[in-house]
Amino acid sequence: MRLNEVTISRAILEEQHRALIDLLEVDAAVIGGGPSGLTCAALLGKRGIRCALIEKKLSIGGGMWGGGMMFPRIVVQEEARRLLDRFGVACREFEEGYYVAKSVETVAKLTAAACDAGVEFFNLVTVEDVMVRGDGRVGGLVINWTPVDMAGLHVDPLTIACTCTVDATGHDATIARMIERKGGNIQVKGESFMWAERAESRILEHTKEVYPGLFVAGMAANAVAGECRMGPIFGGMLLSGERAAELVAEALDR
Ligand code: 48H
Ligand code: FE2
Repeated sequence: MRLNEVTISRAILEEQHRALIDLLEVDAAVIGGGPSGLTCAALLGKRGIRCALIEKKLSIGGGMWGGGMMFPRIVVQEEARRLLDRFGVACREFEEGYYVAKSVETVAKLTAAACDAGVEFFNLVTVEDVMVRGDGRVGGLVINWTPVDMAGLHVDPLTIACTCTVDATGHDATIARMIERKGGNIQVKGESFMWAERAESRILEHTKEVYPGLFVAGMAANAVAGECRMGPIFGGMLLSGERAAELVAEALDR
């Protein structure tokens, strides 16, 4: 077979432009491709909800690759083990109720599940602002290429509209903070000390709609609430992603 470089370029440009244009108006946008965002996006996709996952870095996976202190293993407690099973992630019981999984496998299988569920990924794209209109809802996202931000270039962004947005940006709770900075009625308290049991037991109550149209999941949920951190136990991240998907699905039904 003869190969034409221009055809290769055209294939990439046309396909990706179509994906982006299709998602200019989307039901759900998940910001951040860490464990909570991946779980949320995969489960939204499985429900048939049109979902885009926007990740500022080159790679999907957030803080999961490095496991605990660069030992690429994660711990998941009893309550969340069913989610490892659901996504086909192998694990070993270390002690009663403590399961150990490989972080690389977990990222890979959550990502594959999201792909299979039809989630469209936009990596290297940073959400730099949100759209809030007269109705007081987060109705869209202002996006730009991450390298533009890294290079400090003054290039104006583009915008996508979304009915529901999930802030799964991790410790920084970036999206919630943007709204707070612009005077929106939301207070980001910032995460508290390491206390795994407390952090993991509270994360589901913090996973909620914190501003009209904006849901928080994962570490961002605890950061908004002023809740503790938990270290390299990831059950709460998976459960929070699952809860956020349920809440978004309910909101879209209304
Ligand atoms: C696009 C963005 C933007 C932006 C950030 O940090 P994450 O892995 O987040 P979670 O909440 O799914 O998982 C947290 C977990 O990894 C962790 O750190 C734990 C359990 N820590 C406990 C402890 O005690 O330390 O992923 C967030 C993702 C990252 O990939 C960012 O690059 C991305 O969000 N992101 N993407 N636009 N503005 N901001
Ligand atoms: Fe962390």
